[in-house]
Amino acid sequence: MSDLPFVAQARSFGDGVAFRTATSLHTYRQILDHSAALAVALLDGTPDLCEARVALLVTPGFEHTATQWAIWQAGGIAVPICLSATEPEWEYALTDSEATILVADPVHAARITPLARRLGLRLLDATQPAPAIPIDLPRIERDRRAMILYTSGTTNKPKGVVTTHANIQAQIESLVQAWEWSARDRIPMFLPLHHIHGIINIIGCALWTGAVVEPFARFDLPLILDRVRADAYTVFMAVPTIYVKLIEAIEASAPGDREAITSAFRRLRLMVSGSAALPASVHQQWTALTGQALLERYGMTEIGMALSNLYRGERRPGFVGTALPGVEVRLKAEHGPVITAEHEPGEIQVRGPGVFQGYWNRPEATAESFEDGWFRTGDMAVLEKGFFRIMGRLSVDIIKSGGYKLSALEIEAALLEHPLIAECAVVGLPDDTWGEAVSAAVVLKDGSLALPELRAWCKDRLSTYKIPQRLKVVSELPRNAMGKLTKPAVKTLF
Ligand code: MLC
Ligand code: AMP
Repeated sequence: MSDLPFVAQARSFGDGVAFRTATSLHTYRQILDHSAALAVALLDGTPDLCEARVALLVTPGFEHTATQWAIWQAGGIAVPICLSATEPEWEYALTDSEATILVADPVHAARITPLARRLGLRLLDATQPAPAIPIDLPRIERDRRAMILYTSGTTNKPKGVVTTHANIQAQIESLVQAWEWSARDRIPMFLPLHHIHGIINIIGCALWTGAVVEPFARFDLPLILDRVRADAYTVFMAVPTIYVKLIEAIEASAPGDREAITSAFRRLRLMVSGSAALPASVHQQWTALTGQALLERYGMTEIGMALSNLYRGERRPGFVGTALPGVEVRLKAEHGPVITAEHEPGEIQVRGPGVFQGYWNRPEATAESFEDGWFRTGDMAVLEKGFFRIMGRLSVDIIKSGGYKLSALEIEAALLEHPLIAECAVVGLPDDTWGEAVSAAVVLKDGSLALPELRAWCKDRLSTYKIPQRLKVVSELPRNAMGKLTKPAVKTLF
């Protein structure tokens, strides 16, 4: 049995239910048993995976977590990859992380096996571990690297964010304390499990405290509303787009249903929004409908959660609150001093035990992202009456759509492969549902191009949420006096 802290925690919850679906229940003990057997299979006779990268392509739920825990107990680094990615996106994550093993469930194995074989990966089935032969699992120091998550930024391709076991534990413990998680909690999980919102804030916190998780393969609105009405949950966490979709659904429902849904939401002990800006109007609409003041928080793959409104106290619409326990946050003017006064905007910089180790195999990008030991988030904020308000991002090349961080440069590189496109510029435009909509202005070499055509062409190259929602065909792209493309001017083209 491993000595990792989450294993000890899970052992203490024993026969308590960890995962519940419409057709199954899995206890903490079952996760431990399944993960121990998978760890033995992963080790395959060796004493320690010694930080080998193990890619994980498994439907959210019991087997996903058992696989993650197996990788950790065997001493590997878990690389969860996006279930709905295209083959080129998978290939990039697998080769960039230098993964040598892939654990998949049968649902996903069929699609990825040819690629995995071509890349020479060892393949394991997450659902069928051989019976565990009791062996000594390796001793894992807390500063061992545990996870690589791919996140976009101001580079063409996503970068791998590396966190240790100690980082992950610090990120989880901070939230457990701030939001008062307990074994009495029950939470739905419908977010993708290759990002921290799902991995840390939901599954990580719930399983650290003995709570129950109801996993869904996707955000299935009618099903989730039914479960809310049945008082299945105490806590609910989502991105702003989901609250917008819930408001639309509630407003479209029959009066009797509407009352049942809104009063069920009112009974939850906590509802959190994050991963993108929650418009104050949506915050206020949600309170008017359900009586719940959404708790908005701010975080990032590289640091976990940094700022949060108060669990017991003010939840101010349009603001992200104050620093979470164990997290230090400062605002810094570019090439200037640390900002101490209110109403002066600066870049959010973060320090603390939850902050990541660096980008995988990218020492220069890592060095550039820190200033005097503080992580530079690239987000601008201002302090007003003690609470932080996010003002936007330093880079126009980062788009947040539906809670996903997207690189405009990655999308532009894909569009430039189109035979008709001579030049292009991708920007995020304000959108009521998605926060920002991916929008492309293109100069054609020849002929004409319509949005449906372009979207169909993108399908093999880009995940759904990276595919442009808006297209503008122009004769030239706006440039400044130096001949440089200006993205703010591109926005005005739409
Ligand atoms: C999907 N669609 C989009 C889109 N995404 N359209 C515009 N912009 C987007 N971003 C379209 C699809 O093409 C499809 O169109 C239709 O919407 C339904 O697609 P879907 O994928 O089925 O949508 P849905 O299931 O409703 O997904 C919406 C969502 C999802 C909000 C549930 O985007 C999601 O899970 N987002 C969360 C991502 C996340 O966890 N981020 C956290 C990162 S960590 P058509 O025409 O085919 O019907 C982080 C740190 C932190 O940020 O602070 O947490
Ligand atoms: P990711 O790289 O996917 O982890 O996304 C992190 C980014 O999401 C941050 O750098 C912010 O730009 C954005 N973000 C997260 N939470 C919020 C929030 N509450 N308000 C505004 N932006 C947010």
